[in-house]
Amino acid sequence: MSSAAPSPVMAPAANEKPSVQMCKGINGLDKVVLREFRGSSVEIYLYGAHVTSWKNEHGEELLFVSSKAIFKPPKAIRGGIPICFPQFSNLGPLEAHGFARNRFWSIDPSPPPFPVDSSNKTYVDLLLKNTEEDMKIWPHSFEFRLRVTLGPAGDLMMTSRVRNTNPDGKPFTFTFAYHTYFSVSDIRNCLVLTGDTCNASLPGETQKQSEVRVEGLETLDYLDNLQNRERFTEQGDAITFESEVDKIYLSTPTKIAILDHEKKRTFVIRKDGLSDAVVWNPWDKKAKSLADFGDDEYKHMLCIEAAAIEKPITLKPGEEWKGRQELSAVPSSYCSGQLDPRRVLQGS
Ligand code: TA6
Repeated sequence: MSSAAPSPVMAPAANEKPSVQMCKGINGLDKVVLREFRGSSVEIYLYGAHVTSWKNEHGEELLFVSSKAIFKPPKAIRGGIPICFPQFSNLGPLEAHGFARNRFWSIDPSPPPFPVDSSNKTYVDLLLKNTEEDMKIWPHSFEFRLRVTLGPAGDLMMTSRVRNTNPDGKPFTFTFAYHTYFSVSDIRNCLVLTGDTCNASLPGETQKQSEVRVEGLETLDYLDNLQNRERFTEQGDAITFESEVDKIYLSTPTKIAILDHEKKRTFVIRKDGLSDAVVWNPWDKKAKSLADFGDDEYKHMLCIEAAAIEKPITLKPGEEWKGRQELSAVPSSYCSGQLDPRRVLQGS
């Protein structure tokens, strides 16, 4: 909530000013809606502090949420931006991706001062503290504060602050990810696309430009989750997709771009305090094995997850860690130059 902490329930006067509104979502779950006067918006469920919608000023949805997503505890919502904490994937004794994504968070009544000025921004502060139940599976006392901010230009910022509040002097260690599901036109690097079918090209047939490419991860080392997390080095070109991918890229640049030619859109992911990035698409077979995911939905999503995995974070009591991601969606087309990855990744 903006520093004046107005009451959460504010009747939005039609786009006269940015607004923060608390309301009921699917299955009556509480959610907060942030709106910007140019029309962009963000929706966050208190269940999991889960961003489930990010729309640009044209009302176009930028995140993928499965049509089969389950909005009912204890299941995590399939899509949007799940928060993986205190454990990424199965890298530890806890359930996959930890428990933060299937806990009820609260509105933070008194957030500590925020490192950056948010006066002109629309935001909400959410808080998760350990419960007795949590202590049985992860015996640590913590405070997790998440600020979700919608910028005037429609950028989505997420700042996590995790504090160790163990009274017994014990440090704790965790891994973390913003498991962001981006909505894309068609992930498949088709040689020839006939209707919805991806075919190999026949002699004389023109090769079709892959719709979706990722820039910024070239030549980096990664751990391949499909090969026992064996370490490999990525090739030097933009990444395109032809099959299931589940890779943890290590020590990446602070900026990564997803170029979606069909939608003439570039997503730019800026991250801070999160050295790694996970790239995931289940493709067709894994998609069929996920009950809360449609068989063909893999074509229209790509997860690029700003993460801290290779070097887990250790905090002593009283210490606080901050991990931030900033997402922006810039309209772009090959000829505008804006899509020139060097300009996107080297631009401000
Ligand atoms: O982030 C990639 C990944 O760890 C994949 O291995 C895949 O399991 C995906 O997350 C989804 O995990 P979930 O627990 O949400 O089904």
